[in-house]
Amino acid sequence: MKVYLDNNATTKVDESVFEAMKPFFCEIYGNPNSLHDFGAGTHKKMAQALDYLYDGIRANDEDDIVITSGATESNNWVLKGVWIDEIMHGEKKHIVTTEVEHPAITATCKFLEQQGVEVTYLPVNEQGTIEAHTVRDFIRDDTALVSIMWANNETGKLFPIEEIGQICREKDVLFHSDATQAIGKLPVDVVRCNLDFISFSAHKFHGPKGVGGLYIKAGRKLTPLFHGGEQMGGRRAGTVDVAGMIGMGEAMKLVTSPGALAHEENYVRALRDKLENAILEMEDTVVIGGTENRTPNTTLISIRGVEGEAMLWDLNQNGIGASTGSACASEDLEANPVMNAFGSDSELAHTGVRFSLSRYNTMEEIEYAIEKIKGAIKRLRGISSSYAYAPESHKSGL
Ligand code: 7TS
Repeated sequence: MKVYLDNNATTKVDESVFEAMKPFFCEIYGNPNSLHDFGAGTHKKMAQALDYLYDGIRANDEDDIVITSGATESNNWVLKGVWIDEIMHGEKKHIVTTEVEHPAITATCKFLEQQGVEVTYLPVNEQGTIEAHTVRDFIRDDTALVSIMWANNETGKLFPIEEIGQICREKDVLFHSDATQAIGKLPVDVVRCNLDFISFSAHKFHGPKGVGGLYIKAGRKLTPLFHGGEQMGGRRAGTVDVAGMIGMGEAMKLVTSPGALAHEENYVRALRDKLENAILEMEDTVVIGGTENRTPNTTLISIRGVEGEAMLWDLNQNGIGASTGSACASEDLEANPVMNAFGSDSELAHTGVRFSLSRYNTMEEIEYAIEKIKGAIKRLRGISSSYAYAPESHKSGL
């Protein structure tokens, strides 16, 4: 049996999404900006896709949603755009973010620091999140932007976006959230949360890879990252990925309907909890950040005495795909930075395995995975000498 439990890395494209995209490769292939009929039908479908995107994140008609190549581009654009508009050509010089953002935020912030921007990286608490008042404490008169993810990709832990939005509005600071892991897992309402910008990637919610979006609230200036043609109302140059945009719209419609969100909340959560509880029956296992306040599909579990990479290898032999953290980082064997940020001891930081589920997983798959995971834990602990010396403290939590 093959069981895919790495949906925070990427998801399967839904068949209906694929069907909606198909005509836009070989049949309707004209450039949407051309004046002839070869792209006829493209505009209508693109407009419909945009409608689905606006509805999915509850944007106002006057706001902009710009199609990008994904969350990495969207995150880069917000940070670099605000740097240019507010810091380089303005009075401000400070950005507030967290220690546990995706590298598309943290690496961009590091780059901006080299350019003289001051960045505060807020640490997370033992629950793997931050409290909104902490953000208030760190906003300064010269703060240009607060950028805080909606849901963490490793742990699924949620951040208090609505409360932070209130604070940013009171303090008159721009607010961005990387919502890549939130869309399709819980309601995302950009207006209610007072957001100026959000980033997302279609492939995290059953759309295609290499396409995503940046929400920009009406009236917000953001210097483009790409200059060239006048596509996307002059916000982003370059011929848009038509099929990708249409697929992303379909996927957004699919995953943000009330029924789909309820299914995620009930069905996917039940499968995740079954898997998690079964692993927690094994000694010396702990959910990083605890089990409260998370996306329904994710669990990051530390299994004392079992090197995360060894576990992944063993599971892969049995047809199960999981992760030790970001696939983007899986080529180096550095300890998981998110677990480090939790203050875990260094041994523990190497023992995290992330299981991220989707609507396509079945109970049968989960039962199979449980059997194989338990077998792997026993086998790997059997050959791990360090486990015998593992400190008892592990049992008490982090
Ligand atoms: N932001 C978050 C929160 C993410 O989880 C990811 C991908 C990205 C941005 C980047 O998305 P992209 O589509 O531009 O690549 N996260 C992961 C992950 O957790 N494992 O593999 C990729």
